[in-house]
Amino acid sequence: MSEIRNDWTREEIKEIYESPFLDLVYRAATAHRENHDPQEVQVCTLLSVKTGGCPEDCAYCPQAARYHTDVKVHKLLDHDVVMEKAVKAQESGSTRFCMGAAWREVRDNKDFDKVLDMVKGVNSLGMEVCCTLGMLSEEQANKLKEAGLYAYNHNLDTSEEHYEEIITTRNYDDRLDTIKNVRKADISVCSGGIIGLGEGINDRVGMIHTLSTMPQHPESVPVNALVPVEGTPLEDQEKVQIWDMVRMIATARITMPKAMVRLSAGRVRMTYEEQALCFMAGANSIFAGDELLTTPNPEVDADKELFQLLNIKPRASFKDQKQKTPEAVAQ
Ligand code: SAM
Ligand code: DTB
Ligand code: SF4
Repeated sequence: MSEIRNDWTREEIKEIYESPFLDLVYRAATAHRENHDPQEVQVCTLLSVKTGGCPEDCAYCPQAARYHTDVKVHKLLDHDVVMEKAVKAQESGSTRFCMGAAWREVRDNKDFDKVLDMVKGVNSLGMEVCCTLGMLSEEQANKLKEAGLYAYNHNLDTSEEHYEEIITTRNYDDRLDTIKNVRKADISVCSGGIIGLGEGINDRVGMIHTLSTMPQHPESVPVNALVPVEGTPLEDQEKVQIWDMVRMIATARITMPKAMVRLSAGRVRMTYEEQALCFMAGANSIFAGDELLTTPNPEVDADKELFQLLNIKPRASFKDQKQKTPEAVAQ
């Protein structure tokens, strides 16, 4: 049984990432089987509750106000609209509902109160509620926790060294501080990144190093392939090769064996066979629904077919909590 380690070195991670492809997949699949049911994949749904007009300059993002993209900007959605979408997501088999807002950070205003209400509402459906709203203070994280938030997504996106090539309006420490605030509030941490931003192998290794040496690994690690969007500085980036995606997933799986590794953005350009390889290499979660936040995602029926072909069953909600002893849950 592979142990949980928080003392990985960059050299070790690089060696894993660069190991012969089939050895890498075999090792990752072994770690996966030791820690998870390999027939089970978590199905999550995303909803952009506030779209576009973001003051940040993330070079990949269609929602940054400064780039001219086709994104349909809208202010914060109403509670009822969000609840309707959450119910639909649940009916189509999702167990986690993630609400995203194109904010640099959360502000203590009416919109935040509205989001807290949405969190309460979705939680009452019995779904795992996740939010991704930008930077958070400790107090704001506590308020979200009280409202019933299960997880918070805040990606590192790339290595600390490459970060300023991609985003200049905030720094890596800002990201790490928010993750710490989420952890302190006892909210499950979802943090990963994007490949295909023009980064090198050392940047991919660096990002996994930062995640896997946190005192507690994130419970969820999304691996996104860049979805290049017209109008953003990264619109002409080359398509991410499946080999790189699999290497990244496998390396995350080996270094953080208990985490849910999420095959996130980019599935729309992958074949069933390629996605199957990602599951083999340790991915055990996807976003379902024909839209991610603003870009296309595979059709629900296509995902149903894929699950049938691979005999995959969707994971129940709150499984981590249910597996804990009553004493651990009470803590
Ligand atoms: N504004 C908040 C933030 O940046 O944390 C939350 C929303 S933001 C859109 C959530 C994540 O989506 C980003 O951290 C990034 O990893 C991912 N993302 C955004 N645009 C993407 C793209 N074009 N391709 C792949 N991933 C993308
Ligand atoms: C994550 O890592 N990927 C999701 C979720 N967390 C919020 C977002 C992907 C967004 C892709 C671009 C878009 O649809 O706007
Ligand atoms: Fe804004 Fe988030 Fe997009 Fe960056 S990734 S521009 S912070 S919405």
